[in-house]
Amino acid sequence: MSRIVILTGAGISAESGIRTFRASDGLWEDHRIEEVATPEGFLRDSALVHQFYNARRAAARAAQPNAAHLALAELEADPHHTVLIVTQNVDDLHERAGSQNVIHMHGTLVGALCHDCGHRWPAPEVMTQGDLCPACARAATRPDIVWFGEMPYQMDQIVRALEAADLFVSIGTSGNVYPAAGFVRDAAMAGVQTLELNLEPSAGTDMFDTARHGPATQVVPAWVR
Ligand code: BJW
Repeated sequence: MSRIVILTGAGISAESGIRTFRASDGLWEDHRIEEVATPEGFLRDSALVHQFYNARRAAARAAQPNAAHLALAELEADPHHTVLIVTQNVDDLHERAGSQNVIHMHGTLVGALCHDCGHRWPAPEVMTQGDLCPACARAATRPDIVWFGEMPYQMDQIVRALEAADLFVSIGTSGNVYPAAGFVRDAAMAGVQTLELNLEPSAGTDMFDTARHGPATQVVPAWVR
């Protein structure tokens, strides 16, 4: 039984029609990062941040899992492996493809979080700055997303899984955002084999034992099967 930890990023959902962040047509092209993906940006203009994530939520709902998401679900169903997917993506395409063991380290579009009391609940399709927290009744509702400067979710569980893995695979991520960008180094230091599957060499490509470059819908199914 081999233990596989798979990190996914925006590139795995690109062929489902969800835009990546750092391509020339990426999401940051329309918005400055500090406007929409920091706690300070939310406090400054929560209406703009809600508008940004309402549009992202609608795009994610309209998208369908692609051949790469489906291949990873197939891999998890194979009793010869245990598979943990650690995704930086806030869409739910892994779950809709059938993957069950998924950590959303940067949060999810389907969650709402109270900025004041920390209560979490399912996000409505459209969130506004007037929404009240169902627990404390304050108007401090935000998307349950990890912004710059905030601690990504379930880090202890991720680090433990990386150290115990036989293989670490990174799919569709540019390797620019930490701590996820450091996972390849953590895995290598623990003696874990590492593989990159990405459209092009990532920022950390030299740290991987092996790399295969091409669209996720081709390289991921080819690796799984
Ligand atoms: C395809 C494809 C196809 C396209 N097929 N591939 C040094 C060390 C540690 C931290 C820092 C540091 N320096 C600065 C920091 C802090 C900061 C950070 O990393 N900043 C960098 C800009 C330098 N990090 C943080 O603040 C994080 N928190 C933190 O560090 O807490 C302290 C801590 C320290 C140590 C341990 C633990 C904690 C929080 C980061 C939160 C990131 N949030 C965002 C936005 C919110 C989510 C959302 O709205 O969706 O998350 S930023 C954005 O980038 C988003 C993504 O999840 C994330 C990663 O992007 P990703 O997925 O890599 O997308 P792209 O577009 O960059 O790349 C896509 C790739 O796909 C490309 O390579 C394409 O080629 C490829 N591709 N089509 C295959 N068809």
